[in-house]
Amino acid sequence: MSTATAVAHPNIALIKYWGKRDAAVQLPATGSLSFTLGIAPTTTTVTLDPALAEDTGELNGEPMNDKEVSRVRRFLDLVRERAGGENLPKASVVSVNEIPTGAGLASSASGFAALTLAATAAYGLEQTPSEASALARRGSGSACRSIFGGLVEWLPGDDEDELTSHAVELPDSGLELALVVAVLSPGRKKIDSREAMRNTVETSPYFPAWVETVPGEIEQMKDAIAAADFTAVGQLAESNAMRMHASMLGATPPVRYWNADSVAALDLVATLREEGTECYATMDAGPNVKVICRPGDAETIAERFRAEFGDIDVLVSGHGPAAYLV
Ligand code: 2P0
Repeated sequence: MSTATAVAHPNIALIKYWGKRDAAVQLPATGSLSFTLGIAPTTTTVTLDPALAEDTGELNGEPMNDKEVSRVRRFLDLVRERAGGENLPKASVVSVNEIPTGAGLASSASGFAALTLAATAAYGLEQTPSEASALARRGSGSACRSIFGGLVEWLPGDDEDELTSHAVELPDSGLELALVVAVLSPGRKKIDSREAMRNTVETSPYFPAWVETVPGEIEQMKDAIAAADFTAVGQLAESNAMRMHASMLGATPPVRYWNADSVAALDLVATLREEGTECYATMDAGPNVKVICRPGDAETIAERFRAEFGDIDVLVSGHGPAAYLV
């Protein structure tokens, strides 16, 4: 039986992906830019098994729910189609996330990136990193970025050729970032990000403004990264995250991931900045707040969050590696 195991790390966007222009093949409305974390990896093993009538999935020791397993099956169908045929054996997928699943901490990104490498290896489908990234995108958009390490740009690609929408690693400019993740609420998010994105695209009058502004923000962010300008990177990232949430708040019904603790955490970031610890906030499809900072300040910031919020997990991460086969 052919089997393969891969590891991938989550990523946090500095310029967000929010909205698709083609949901069928997962083409994004705009490009995006992210930071691959060095913590909380997903490890996934794919084992081909001719005795299986259907693909099976296990996540953190439990059977995947129907939605999760059907997403995995659709993805494996695509891998089998590309590997030479629908008649290839079905597979068991066993995945372990070292991060609370579904809490807006990008577990689908590391999950589909690890599944891409493990499944293509198990089925003998050879892929360049760019091809693997475009394939991971079909599982979950943000997963294309977790194929690469460090700072990563996801190219929007051409409508005519979906394989052109993949991630690339940005050249190392010497900029060192750290991320402090305040896990304010580790439970599963109330609104699935895929559904929230669709709702924003279809109903928010602010969504066209989002699509119009992001390409310029990506260029500014790339310039700031190339100049290793921490202040510009932080300011752009915080502003972009707020604009993404503004586009969601404009949807019908409104999409609001923030809770009272999220607002208190944003206040704490502003206070830290006023006190001279330069840091910036970003938020994704959940209530948790992530703080972008210089590596030397990360522990101080984490301690402050622990002191303010009591019994919460606060994770600290630097740059992480590209996804890899074990
Ligand atoms: C991001 N998020 O850029 C943004 C910011 C959430 C907020 O990418 O539908 O799980 O599978 O393509 O990749 C979450 O979206 O969505 C996401 P699908 P995905 O990180």
